[in-house]
Amino acid sequence: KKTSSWKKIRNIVHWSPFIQQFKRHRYPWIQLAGHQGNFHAGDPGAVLKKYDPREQKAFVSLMKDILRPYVPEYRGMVSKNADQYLQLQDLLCEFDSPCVMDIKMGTRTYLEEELLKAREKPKLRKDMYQKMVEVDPSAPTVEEHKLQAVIKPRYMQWRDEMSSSVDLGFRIEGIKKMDGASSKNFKKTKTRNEVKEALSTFVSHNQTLLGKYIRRLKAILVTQEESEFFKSHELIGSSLLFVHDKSNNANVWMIDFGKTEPLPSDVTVNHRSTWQEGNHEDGYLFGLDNLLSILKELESSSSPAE
Ligand code: I3P
Repeated sequence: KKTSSWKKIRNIVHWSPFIQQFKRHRYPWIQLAGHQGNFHAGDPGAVLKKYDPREQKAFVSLMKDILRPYVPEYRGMVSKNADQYLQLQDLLCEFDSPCVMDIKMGTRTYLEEELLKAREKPKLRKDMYQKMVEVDPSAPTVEEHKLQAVIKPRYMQWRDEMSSSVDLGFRIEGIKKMDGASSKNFKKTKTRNEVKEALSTFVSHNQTLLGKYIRRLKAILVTQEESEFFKSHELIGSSLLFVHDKSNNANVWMIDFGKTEPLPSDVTVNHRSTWQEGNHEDGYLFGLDNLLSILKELESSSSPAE
């Protein structure tokens, strides 16, 4: 008992940057991905996310696009302690002790622009070397071992290959379950079966939840296929946030647009083709097709909720 309540506290401390309040209920807000320290409590029902010019531009466009119902509402800019923030709808506030999963979409997680920059001015990253060695001590080259450092695109490409990003077009970044247990330990969750297993644990084999998630994802997909925003942008490092609770409320939103870039005017993408440098393909829909196919398989093999 003692151990499990300690574990709970540790998890809450680790996963929650602040306590949020909404309609007289207080709850630890959950951050599964992204940089620590980027979020703060906002107005009731809202969170503040550190200002990023690219992300703000994306939100302004998204608020005028048919994708608006599928992204957190953007409520303008706010200054706090000399820093600028985007005020965004808190997607967790209507849920009771929610389970949350962050899935990063696409076959790559770095912008083409980052590759060009790294080529011009390679910057050695010791922290990324460390993260690499923690997962696989044999991953760095002899040269990288000597330097005890890697350049960022090298790390990002290795991460994408090591996980399911390259093969399936998405990867699980983090899951927080209802009891507070959480995991970010998906760096090596790569094969279709491994991913399927993790997804099935997240939904506890519950057919009702799966049905709701699938319906919502299909609506997202058909809207993306029609959206002017989606047609004209390269979406890198953007996630789908899954949230459900014990009353079987369930929803999914598109989040994180810090690396969502307008395409050059002479480039079109279909979000399904293979990426080659210069074509700007992100593999977002390739990933969503695969994700839907796995969830449908799980739905047909699971049982209705009691
Ligand atoms: C991080 C992850 C982030 C990336 C960050 C990486 O790796 O790929 O997406 O931030 O780069 O360290 P990991 O998930 O393995 O911890 P950006 O998407 O903003 O580039 P950073 O350390 O340069 O912020």
